[in-house]
Amino acid sequence: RKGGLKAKSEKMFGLMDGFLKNDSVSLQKDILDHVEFTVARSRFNFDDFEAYQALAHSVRDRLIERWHDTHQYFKKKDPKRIYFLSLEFLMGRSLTNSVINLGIQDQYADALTQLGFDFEILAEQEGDAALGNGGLARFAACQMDSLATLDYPAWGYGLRYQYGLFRQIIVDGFQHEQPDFWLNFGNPWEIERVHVSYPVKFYGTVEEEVLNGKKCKIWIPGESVEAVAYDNPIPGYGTRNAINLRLWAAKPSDQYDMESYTTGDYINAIVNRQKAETISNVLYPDDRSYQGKELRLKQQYFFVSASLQDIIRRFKDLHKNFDEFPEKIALQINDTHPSISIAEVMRVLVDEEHLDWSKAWGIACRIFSVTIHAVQPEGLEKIPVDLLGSVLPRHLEIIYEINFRLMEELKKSFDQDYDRLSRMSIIEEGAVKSIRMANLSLACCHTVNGVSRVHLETLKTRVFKDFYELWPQKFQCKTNGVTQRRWIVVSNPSLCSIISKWLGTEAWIRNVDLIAGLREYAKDPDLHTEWKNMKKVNKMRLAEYIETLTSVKVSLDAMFDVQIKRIHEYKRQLLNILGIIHRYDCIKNMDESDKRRVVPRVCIIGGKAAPGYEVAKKIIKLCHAVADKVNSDPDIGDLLKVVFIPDYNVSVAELVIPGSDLSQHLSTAGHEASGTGCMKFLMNGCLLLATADGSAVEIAEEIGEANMFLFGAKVDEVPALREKGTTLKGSLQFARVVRMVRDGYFGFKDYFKSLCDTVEDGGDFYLLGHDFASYLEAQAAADRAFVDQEKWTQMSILSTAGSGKFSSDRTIEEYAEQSWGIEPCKCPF
Ligand code: GPU
Repeated sequence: RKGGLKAKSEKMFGLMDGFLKNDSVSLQKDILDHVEFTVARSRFNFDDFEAYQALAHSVRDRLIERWHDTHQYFKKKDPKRIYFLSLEFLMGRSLTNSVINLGIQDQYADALTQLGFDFEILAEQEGDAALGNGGLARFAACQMDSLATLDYPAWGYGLRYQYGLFRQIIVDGFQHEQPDFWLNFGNPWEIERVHVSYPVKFYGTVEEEVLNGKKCKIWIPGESVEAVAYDNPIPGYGTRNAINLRLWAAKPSDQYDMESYTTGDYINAIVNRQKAETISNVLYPDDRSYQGKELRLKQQYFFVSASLQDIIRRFKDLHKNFDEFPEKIALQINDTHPSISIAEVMRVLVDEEHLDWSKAWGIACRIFSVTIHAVQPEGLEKIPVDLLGSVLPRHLEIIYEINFRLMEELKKSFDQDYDRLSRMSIIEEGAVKSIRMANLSLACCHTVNGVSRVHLETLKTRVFKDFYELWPQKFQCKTNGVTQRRWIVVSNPSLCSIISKWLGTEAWIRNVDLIAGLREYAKDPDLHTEWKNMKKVNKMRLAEYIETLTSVKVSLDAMFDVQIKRIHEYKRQLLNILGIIHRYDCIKNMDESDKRRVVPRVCIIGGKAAPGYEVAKKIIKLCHAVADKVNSDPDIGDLLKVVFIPDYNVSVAELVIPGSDLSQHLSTAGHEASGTGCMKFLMNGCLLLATADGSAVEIAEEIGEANMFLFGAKVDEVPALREKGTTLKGSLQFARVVRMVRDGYFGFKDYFKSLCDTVEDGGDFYLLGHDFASYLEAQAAADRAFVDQEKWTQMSILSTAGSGKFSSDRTIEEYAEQSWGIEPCKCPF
């Protein structure tokens, strides 16, 4: 029989013509076949979008081929796997990244030219997959790229939202949100797995049962929803490995509400069935306030339960004994959003697999690790007990049991210290009794990761001080990183060629440490010429984009100064705008000879505000109000332009970052856990103007403080400054610019009043007033540096050369070794 199977598969392989061919002619043929048979257009008549679809499908075939081989190989080798659970993944576009990682970009470009198309134009047809909010979600995407490239046996698990992050449109300078119908035109990058589906249960009651003379609890759920898998292959670079990102979509379950059919209300039964789909309908657009919403909890449990069923099924295919579970499985939870998985693992092991509690807990404690992205205790997720008890009654009991045992253990160390016990308790008493998801994670996870050194310090000394004192060994620093594949190779091809040429190798794309080799040439005039040309070409592209979107014409000689990220008070876009107002005010008051010495600037700001975040929305409006005034002022001309780029997302970042000279990272020290945008700018040779916060501290160590513009209060100074309360009088310049806004110099006087209040005397929690003078000094230093273009270019080269540490490859290797205990498993070519 075995021989028969082998013969059969050999025959099939023969019929398949071996592996897919990647020469230009075969690619052309494949693309045309997809035009005809997948897109169902005539091969003599199709437009750019249809060409993109056909192209994407031919790339997809090649992805699937490697992805199959990788999974077969993983199955054969059965290594310990890492399962990465995240409620958000911000993948952006897939086409260019895929062909680059597959190593067939040139062949595709050539094939398309032969067909009369341009690869780059077709790539522009793709919409972003925006299943996430900001840094946390993009970091998850970068980690997937590194996991695949470094050949780790990894799986990503998440939710397939029908609507990703809202589209931002600007009407009269105000943000409006529009739904992101990203699946409307199909998604060639996913594979629907109708047969990979699991029921996920909710509500109901818990009952006691006697099994083999032992009392046990069983959950009698009240509702069941089906989770269907959609697989997204993630190709590694320079390897055959392609790993899987499995996203779950909610579908009505077959057993759903059969009652109604028999009672004859057929139409209503169908309508009700369809409601199951709402679970995976929409991504929550606010990345850090948790409002105790039922739907959010259901989303979390839905994807966790389906993922764990999938993981356990795969484990049981090859193993019988749960003692082997920790040898084969590492579960990483991305922030506390998936932490209900801890209770779910306990429920499965105890209620379904009938392990005793302490054995099950021992297993859970060996498989879970968590990364915390928040900085303040208030930013940590809490779930009201009543809500959890209604949606997941058995999980609530389990959490109570975990907490009871935690408290017993804590009493051994801390005896009567009730304050400490209540701070460490998983259950928060108070007006609304809640479950502290972070405390649940801390109680179970063997490793708690911070995302930069400063951040880990904050976790140890403030946020989780009590836990740190008890379990110092759990706390680890894993400074974030970003993938150089997307952030240089895909988005800045000219820079990519320059680096490869000067290093004499492309090896840095897999081993980014080599990029430090550029330091040697930081003063080389030939490199300077190439570097400046590269920057100019990228600036031209960005200038065209700006003009198309906003009708503002910008000069390429100006310094392109960029702040792009989510709009948050702590990220201080307001500081940036007040700085712009100051610059405007100065230029207005200059005579012509002084004006000639001004370094022209294009100030670019982009980012989304959470729909319910009023202050953030006012900041966006203020940016537009200032832009309107400045850009139309004939006294100013090209000396200053202000641009707000609407609908900032991953693909906009890919365009903007390579075209910027200076980038701003202005968080009040101690508030940005890490920041990853700064790393992308750094790689692209944009100089950083930043506070000593998050990863900027480590960037300064790598490239030297002299190569960036640091300013503002330090992390350890902030609490005292807050205590003291800064006053507007502390900085006359600050008082003046705030007054201009308050007095209606930019219009909308009443609307901006409350925004001004946030930084006035006594308020100013984020210390804009205190940091303003130092901010202006840093800005002046940037101006001076820009005048000396040789010096600037040298600093720019040194920034790229010093960016090696901030590759997600380094981050992932640290996770693999220090948290997960996994080894690479490389599929042979
Ligand atoms: N981050 Br908490 C988010 O994007 N969303 C969140 O809800 C929380 C954190 C960010 C941090 O603000 C940023 O500093 C960090 O670089 C990023 O996560 C990835 O760790």
